[in-house]
Amino acid sequence: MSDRSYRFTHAITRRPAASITSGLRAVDTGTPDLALMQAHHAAYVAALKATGATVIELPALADFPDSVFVEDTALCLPEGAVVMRPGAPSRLGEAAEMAPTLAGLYTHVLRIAGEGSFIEGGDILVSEREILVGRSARTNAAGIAELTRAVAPWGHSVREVHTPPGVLHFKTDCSLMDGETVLSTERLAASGCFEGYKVIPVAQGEEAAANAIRFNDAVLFPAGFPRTRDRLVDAGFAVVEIGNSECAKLDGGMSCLSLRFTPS
Ligand code: CIR
Repeated sequence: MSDRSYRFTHAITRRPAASITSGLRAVDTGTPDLALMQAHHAAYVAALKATGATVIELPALADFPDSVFVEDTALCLPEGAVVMRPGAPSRLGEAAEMAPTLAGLYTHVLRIAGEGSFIEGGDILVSEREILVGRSARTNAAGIAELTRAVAPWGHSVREVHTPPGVLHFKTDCSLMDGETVLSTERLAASGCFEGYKVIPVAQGEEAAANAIRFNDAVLFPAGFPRTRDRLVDAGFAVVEIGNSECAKLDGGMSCLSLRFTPS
């Protein structure tokens, strides 16, 4: 089995803007502290770099409060990149801001362009065998259909699944740990979408730990979820804990903060 779903030479991040205090959130649990978020973000970037990858750090975008969450702007595959069409109106322009960076790295950059097509990277989980896309409040059938057509010539198949109701993105509730293993909340795994995969369940009450990333030899994991961390360590993963308290106030986590890829 190849390991291209978790081994990458590059990542893209974007520094948090001061406007992050106006970022979208489902429930207001307090205003994020910019200085603390910047410190967490710096630790996150350092952890990516420590795996040997090149990290392209883009400047803050004051006009887009949620722009630190770069994952939602694109899908990066070995053959090319696809620029998304975020379903949150305040985030639509973020995708266009990311496109020139991708064009400088990839030969093939496609775009989700349909007026009625919406899709965000947080709803997309790429495994060795398929691309799972969760339909959600941000990702609709037209967006998934357009992505399916875009990546088919590159040999990728898309499987539509469902993001649980009330959950922002599909990957809010799951992460790929290796070619055949996912970390998942019980509520998502119960939908049956991971049949054929090995599932490590997140500990009860630690649902917010489900959004982690396997990046080369490391698993970047949100601090504060010791029972789930121990499950990953026991399964043999090299867990690096990163503070996520401020991003969590905006429903963001480890995957949202980067695009991870090996450009062609
Ligand atoms: C939003 O609601 O769009 C942001 N506050 C959080 C985005 C998190 N992104 C992700 O899970 N990929």
